[in-house]
Amino acid sequence: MMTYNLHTYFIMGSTNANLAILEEALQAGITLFQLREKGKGAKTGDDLLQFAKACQHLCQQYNVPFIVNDDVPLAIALQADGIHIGQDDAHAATVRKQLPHAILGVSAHNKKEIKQAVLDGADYVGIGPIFTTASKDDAQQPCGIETLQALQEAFPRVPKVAIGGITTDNVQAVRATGVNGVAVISAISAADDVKAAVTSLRNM
Ligand code: TZP
Ligand code: MG
Repeated sequence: MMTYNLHTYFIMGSTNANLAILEEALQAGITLFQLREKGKGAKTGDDLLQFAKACQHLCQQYNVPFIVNDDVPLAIALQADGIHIGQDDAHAATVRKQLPHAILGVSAHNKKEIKQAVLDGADYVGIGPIFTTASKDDAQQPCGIETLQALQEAFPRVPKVAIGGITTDNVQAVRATGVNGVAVISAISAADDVKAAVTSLRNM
């Protein structure tokens, strides 16, 4: 498995952002990248394959692991560095078998889901949404910092990334819980100044 760092994790698809934004984010020092191609106008088929390859190529240039959301066949076709799945996606233990050497991330919302993800072979868990988010249609209710803190204390050694509504205004409170990193879509993809946004998220 490729070494990876959850610290400043950027997630996007062609409906939130584009290759120029990804390259700027890579230049500014994101530590991990996930291609999450969702929503109205999402690419499929060969368009998706070409876009995914372009994202992967950029990530390789900056030595940042390239993770695919949900799409196991795409992750296999591209030999992606990792795969991230939610509770409603393929079973984590099955994905672990299909991609034995990939970084495996699993979204989890409570102690039970974290325990199961670890048993299934997850390398890290994604916890969220922490705050209200406009970037995920089927997001659960925000869990808040206190729940994040409690999950961190319950499983201090399980690598965790917090997600959902994280911005330069609240990232310090999220990092103070001791989680390994923060994952964002809009704080980077919709920033007026992508470089400044990444730099702030990284340094806070
Ligand atoms: N999973 C939980 S919240 C979320 C995902 C994919 C969306 C995060 O987007 P943003 O814009 O950083 O709130
Ligand atoms: Mg999913």
